[in-house]
Amino acid sequence: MRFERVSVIGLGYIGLPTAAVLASKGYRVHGVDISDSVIADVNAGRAPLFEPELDELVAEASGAGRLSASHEYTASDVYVIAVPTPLKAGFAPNVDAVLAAAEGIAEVAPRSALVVIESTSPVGTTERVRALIEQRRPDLAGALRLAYCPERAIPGQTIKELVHNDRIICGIDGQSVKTALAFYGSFVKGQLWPTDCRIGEMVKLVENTFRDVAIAFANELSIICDHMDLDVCEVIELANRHPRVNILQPGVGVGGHCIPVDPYFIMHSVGDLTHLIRTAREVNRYKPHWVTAKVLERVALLADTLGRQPILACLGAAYKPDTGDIRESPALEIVSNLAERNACDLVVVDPFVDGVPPYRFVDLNTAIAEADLLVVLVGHTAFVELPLQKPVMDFTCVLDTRNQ
Ligand code: SAJ
Repeated sequence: MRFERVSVIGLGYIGLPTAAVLASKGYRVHGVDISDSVIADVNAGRAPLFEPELDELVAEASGAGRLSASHEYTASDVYVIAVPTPLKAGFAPNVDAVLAAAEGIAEVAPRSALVVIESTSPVGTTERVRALIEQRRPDLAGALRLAYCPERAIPGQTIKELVHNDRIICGIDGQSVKTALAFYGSFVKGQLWPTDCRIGEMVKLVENTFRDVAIAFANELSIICDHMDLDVCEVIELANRHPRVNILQPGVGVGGHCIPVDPYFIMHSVGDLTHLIRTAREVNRYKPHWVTAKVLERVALLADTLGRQPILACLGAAYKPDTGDIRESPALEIVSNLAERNACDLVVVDPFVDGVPPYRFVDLNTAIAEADLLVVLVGHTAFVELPLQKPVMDFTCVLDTRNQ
């Protein structure tokens, strides 16, 4: 099996790093995207999104003529589909972009091509894609090599995890598994685990749903401890000294494009059978509202003491620590809720985010100087050493408030 040309459909948070890594391994990579600006950036050797090491890899690959991008599908040995699968109305999975990619591939794919879906997909999607491609290309029936190999890389460490994480390799038949194992074996250093597509589709959903449920436990614990006037950070830290307990960190909610989305793919498939998964989603979606209410309580007290509207600094806008990614950010949801209530003057600090209109972004020192109350919404490392002379509400366990 020889693979030389690889097409990556979707040059986003996973597709572009994958394309760049493949190009660095010597493949000739063609990226297909619907965005003019993404195509222009990649062809100019620039990464349109921030991810450590990505800029350098894209510049190098494009400079060496191994990475190009356009709107058009071209003949390739391998097609990697890495397009978004968001939610549509009623929290139903939207796989339109995967199906559109499959149609585009069917137009041009050579008979020997391997097609891989990396996008998180509801159970049954790979079979749907097989039916669609074979309907468009009856000559591929029986010959099509089609696999589901979901990405597992965490934003912030995508390049490293793309190469080093174990992967599941799920084919529609034995030949597809074998071909996909050969392809992923050429650039992945983690172990490859072959299985069938329906199992693989469920495994990916289960991974992110597990994390959502685990975070919901930590978030609920923080609400309970607050009610009981206990420091949840200390409770978790000490409970985790037990060899079989590993509680995650509470935060202000669950953001990003994966964990708050994927549980709905399972819920949508089985409806009333989900109780724990559904409740975990409710807990995590409720958390930003709970935080907003806690902050507003404190703001009202401060307003009474000061005899004016307090100045409030929200520390953090990103969806998680030490990234500038604001997709589905619960911190921003809280900023927006607070701004709507108009009970305080708001400033926002985030060393990773340039700004989000209409909010007033300032640097950390200005915020510390100006604000009457500091509220930590994201556990960025930059906030760890915060001077605690001003009143602080920390929802992230980033500050050691016990030793102040
Ligand atoms: N969070 C907490 N407490 C924690 C851990 C996370 O509140 O202890 C919050 C974060 O602040 C953030 C959200 O959860 O708002 C999600 O962050 P994350 O770091 O847990 O995960 P993502 O969304 O950045 O990436 C996840 C990863 N999945 C798992 O860890 C099972 C990644 O490996 C997947 O590849 C990615 O989803 C994806 O694309 O599916």
